[in-house]
Amino acid sequence: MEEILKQLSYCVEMGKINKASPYPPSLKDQEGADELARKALDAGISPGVLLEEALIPAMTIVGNKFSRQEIFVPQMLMSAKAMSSAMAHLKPFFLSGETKRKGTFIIGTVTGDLHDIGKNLVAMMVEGGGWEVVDVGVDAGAVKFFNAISRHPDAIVGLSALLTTTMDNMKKIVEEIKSKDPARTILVGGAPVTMEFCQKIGADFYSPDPQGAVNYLNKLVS
Ligand code: B1M
Repeated sequence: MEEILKQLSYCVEMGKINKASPYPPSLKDQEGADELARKALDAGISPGVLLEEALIPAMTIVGNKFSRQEIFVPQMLMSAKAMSSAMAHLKPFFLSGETKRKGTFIIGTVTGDLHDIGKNLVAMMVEGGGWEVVDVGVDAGAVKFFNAISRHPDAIVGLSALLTTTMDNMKKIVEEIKSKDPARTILVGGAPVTMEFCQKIGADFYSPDPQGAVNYLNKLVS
């Protein structure tokens, strides 16, 4: 089992999506993140272990390599694609929970920010926790959130930001929503976001991970 996790992690790190993918040439004709994630689940490895012990650590390695300029945006993008191909196999597990909806959660990555892996994970876990999820995508400004709110007036809003430069956009969106709709509950998250930042910008809650978001939402309706 450890071997599969190691291989899977390596494929995400190297950006090897699936067997058919020619990239990277060193892994040509070998299984990729797609096949290995399926294999791992079929071997009885839990989706949580797969995520925590293979996929997320691989992306951390990728981030560190990028910081050291050992890899560049195209390689980082291949890793993201490999990660997404593995995550597609996890989705049914996260969604298999409850069917009755507890409420609606609108989620998006803020203006100027294209990172969606973390947001998608939060969306999957929240949906699996019994909530209807409305995903407004990436590079989402206040208008996109207001449009979704008008269709789902009781919804709780979640904002994700992965760049220190887009945290300011998160602040602007929170301010805009709160100025027009002070009672709207807003949850924020993403690697550079902290509880202190959350309080400073007037959001209601910060969670460092998807489970914290699920727990917070569930508390609101319990
Ligand atoms: Co980008 N990137 N990236 N990137 N990228 C980071 C974030 C970076 C830390 C890498 C580095 O330098 N070490 C760095 C940011 C530095 C900073 O601002 N301090 C960075 C940079 C600089 C950039 C570009 C500017 C690079 C360039 O063009 N020169 C550029 C910006 C593009 C843009 O957005 N406008 C860029 C581009 C990209 C790719 C497109 C190539 C790709 C994204 C593909 C995609 O998402 N579809 C990418 C990737 C893959 C990364 C890293 C390597 C991985 C991100 C990731 O998916 N992590 C990342 C380094 C790293 O994080 N180690 C990096 C895995 C994911 C599960 O974790 O997203 O943190 P995360 O989500 C977590 C939690 O944060 C939390 O739950 C999730 C699960 O635990 N969470 C929430 C997230 N949202 C939440 C919301 C909540 C609650 C919890 O409630 C609402």
